Amino acid sequence: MRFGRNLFALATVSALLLSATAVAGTVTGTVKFEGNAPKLRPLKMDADPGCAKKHSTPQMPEVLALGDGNTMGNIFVYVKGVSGNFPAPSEAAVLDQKGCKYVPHVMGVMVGQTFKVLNSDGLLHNVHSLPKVNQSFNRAMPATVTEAEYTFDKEEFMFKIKCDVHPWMGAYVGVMTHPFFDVTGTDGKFEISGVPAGNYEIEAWHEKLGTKTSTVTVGDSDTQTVDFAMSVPKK
Ligand SMILES: [Cu+2]
Repeated sequence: MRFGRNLFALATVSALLLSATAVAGTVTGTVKFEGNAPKLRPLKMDADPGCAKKHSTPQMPEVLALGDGNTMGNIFVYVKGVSGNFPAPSEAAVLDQKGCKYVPHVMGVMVGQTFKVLNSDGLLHNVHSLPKVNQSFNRAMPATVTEAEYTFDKEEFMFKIKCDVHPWMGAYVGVMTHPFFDVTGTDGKFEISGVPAGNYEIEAWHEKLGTKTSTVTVGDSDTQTVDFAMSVPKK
């Protein structure tokens, strides 16, 4: 009997623990481009033969990263107005310079998280951040310098990083106080998990097309779907 009672107690504790961790949900969805996609010209990588040599096909600007059915990549999607303290992950957020492009083109990093810039190209790049709130960095990375590390100590939504050697190179970074963000791939999909239950605005951001916002109620351990359509704003 005693054993049975202990088992019952254990089951009750487990259930309590489970419910404590389950008060969070997932927000997922797809971003699509609506309208006629503008025709873009390939990047002029010939300006640096070292860059041109790294590709056998024309490289298109990352500003328009469309997949089948006009699904849209490089969209930063995040939950607005999350309160609470969220520790920065111990692993670094990594921005690579590869094929004379920034990979990824759009990314998030948390306040205090290590932001690691790699140079996989074996070429000279100059990584130059253009924040308005955080401290800027501007650093030549010759072929021999393969890594540089920074941290951002303030929240800042989307600033540009550029390369002073290659004018077509650009990346966009959001410095966040919480981990509830994602960037779409060309399949347009995002998934943000572990969102504390509550009512939120979800915002989708594109470097040229601006933002789209939607509201969502996240319940206990459920998944909410929020889709976005991006279009060229009418003049
Ligand atoms: Cu460069």
